[in-house]
Amino acid sequence: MLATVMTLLQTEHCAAFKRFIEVHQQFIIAGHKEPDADCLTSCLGAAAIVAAFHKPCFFFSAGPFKRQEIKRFEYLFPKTFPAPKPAELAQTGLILVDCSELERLGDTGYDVSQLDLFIIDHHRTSVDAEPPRFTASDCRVIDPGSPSTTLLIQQLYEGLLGRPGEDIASLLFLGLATDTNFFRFLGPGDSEVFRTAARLAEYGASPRQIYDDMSGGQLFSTRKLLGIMLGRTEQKFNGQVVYTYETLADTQQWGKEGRDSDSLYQLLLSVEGVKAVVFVRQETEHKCTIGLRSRDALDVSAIAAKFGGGGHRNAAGATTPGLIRDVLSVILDELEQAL
Ligand SMILES: [Mn+2]
Repeated sequence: MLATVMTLLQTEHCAAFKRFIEVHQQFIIAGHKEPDADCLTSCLGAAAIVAAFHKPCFFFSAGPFKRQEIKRFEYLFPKTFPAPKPAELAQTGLILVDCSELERLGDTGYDVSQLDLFIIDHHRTSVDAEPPRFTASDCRVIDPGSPSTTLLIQQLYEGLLGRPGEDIASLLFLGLATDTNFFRFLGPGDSEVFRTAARLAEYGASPRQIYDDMSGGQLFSTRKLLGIMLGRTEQKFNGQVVYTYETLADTQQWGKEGRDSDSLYQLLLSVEGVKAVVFVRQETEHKCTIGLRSRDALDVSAIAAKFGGGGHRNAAGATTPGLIRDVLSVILDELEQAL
């Protein structure tokens, strides 16, 4: 599946997932490190499917649980990996959601490549990714046209079990809503997304309540740090690129709790004539994280990939060694070529 719009899952996708559940006795369900709501609610949705087959599953997330809307899930996701006993190895299935590379799990403290793997993901970069050693072709449900992993989970749920309850519907809606910035990233070809989301409202998910959960409850420090980031923003290439950065001193003053990159991107992407937004944060003395957002056809996932990162066409990121000014200058060079 390589379409740019969502492709409806076929019965063979559901059958493949069912078979994976049937041939294993227990499951580890995990998504990428630095999880977002799509990642975590996809784990919970996958677990609900597994539970219907009366088989145990264990969650794992390397964390950290930074975003306000995912804090309430943190207690469900241990940061240590339940290593299966040797006798259980062949009977344990790893269900990987919202990413396709085992490295994206973060530090599991355990060699997960020994486990049979089923991937459910919607990342563009995952299509080209080297298939993990134990992945058979029918152990992947990957649709880069799907704006969230929860939409894939929803289709698997509906296909295998029918109508989910209000609790699962609300979780899946939250994942979809966060990955689409409450549907604002969707285009005219995305009608199927709305049809699928409409069913979640039918099952009892409340868009109003979920928007409140997503957007409310921000700490005062997040507004103060946002002010600093905005004050520091510069334009480049006739205003086609805007960039800003967060220093170690900023983090010290306002804390990691003060971060609200989503609002920052939203405000900067709204600048007249802008095509890309660059945000670089000094994470440690020697390491930066890069956040990239773009409009329309400009593919920032290709740029993130050059730094060992990835993501989507219009939203991507990476972690790289270096200092802010050096990292910035390389990214700006890359962007100049891409423009
Ligand atoms: Mn996602």
